[in-house]
Amino acid sequence: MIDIRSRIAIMQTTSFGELVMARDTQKEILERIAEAVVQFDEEHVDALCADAMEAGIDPNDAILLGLAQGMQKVGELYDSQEYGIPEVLLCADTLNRGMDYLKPHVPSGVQTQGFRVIIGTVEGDIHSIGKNIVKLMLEVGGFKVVDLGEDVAPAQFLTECREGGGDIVALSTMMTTTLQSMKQTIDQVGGDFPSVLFMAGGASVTEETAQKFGARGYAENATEAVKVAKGLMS
Ligand code: B12
Repeated sequence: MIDIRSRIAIMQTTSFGELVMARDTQKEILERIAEAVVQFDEEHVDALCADAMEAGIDPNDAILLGLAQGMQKVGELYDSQEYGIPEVLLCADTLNRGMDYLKPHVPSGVQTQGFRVIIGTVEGDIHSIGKNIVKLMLEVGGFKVVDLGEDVAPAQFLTECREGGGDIVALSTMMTTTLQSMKQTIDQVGGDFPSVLFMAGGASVTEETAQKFGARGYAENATEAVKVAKGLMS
């Protein structure tokens, strides 16, 4: 079996079937990145991400179709109890290492007229992976993003709006038990800052719930989140 570097070298010197081969190679690399996350192969994820960059894969695709895709699979393994919390944490470490490698390769977006997004996972919820991907994609999309982290109380969002100002407050939650925190945050921040627009997302949030809570934007994934944020600001 020809290794990836050799295949890339072949691709660079031949023209016949070049496009098909490039596409196959890219698909294979993305699958291997996803698999590295699933197998918590922290040792090799950097090299795979380097292969991706060398093969001309868009760094955004490497994040979403490689690393995040792997984490979705991890979610399924956790749900079916094949993986427990220790394995999931190792997978998350692998994803984060890949993100660290890819971040400098992501072209920094032209600021979307300086629009400012305050993002955080709501109070009571410590899940960070999806929120961090949305944050990165919004930055790539040209937004200035202030990340308040996880388990963020409504008062912290209020302080940030007061001191730094915000056009959009983007809230993430993965758990049904913390949906109420999301609603409270929207109620409290929206009460004091009526011009702020809210976006809501995370596995436990549906478009219907987001609307019911008063969020103007909802997105199922990070790519959509950027489109929605741009739509809100236009
Ligand atoms: C990883 C994980 C963890 C890790 C978190 C590590 C970390 N640093 O984030 C650890 C092991 C710490 C963990 C802990 C817990 N977890 Co957990 N965890 C998961 C798991 C396996 C994957 C989540 C994930 O990262 N997915 C991958 C990312 C890429 O996807 P995503 O988060 O959905 O993000 C995308 C979109 O949702 C969207 N998005 C996300 N945020 C936002 C925000 C906006 C504004 C927008 C527009 C879009 C958007 O874009 C993202 C990128 O495309 C899920 C299972 C699953 N099937 O999802 C359970 C899960 C979320 N966990 C669950 C639970 C219950 C817990 C614990 C309570 C377990 C426990 N008994 O201790 C604790 C939480 C404690 C707390 N107080 O928060 C439940 C929640 C159940 C529920 N419905 O309420 C789940 C669903 C597992 C299950 N089936 O029971 N967990």
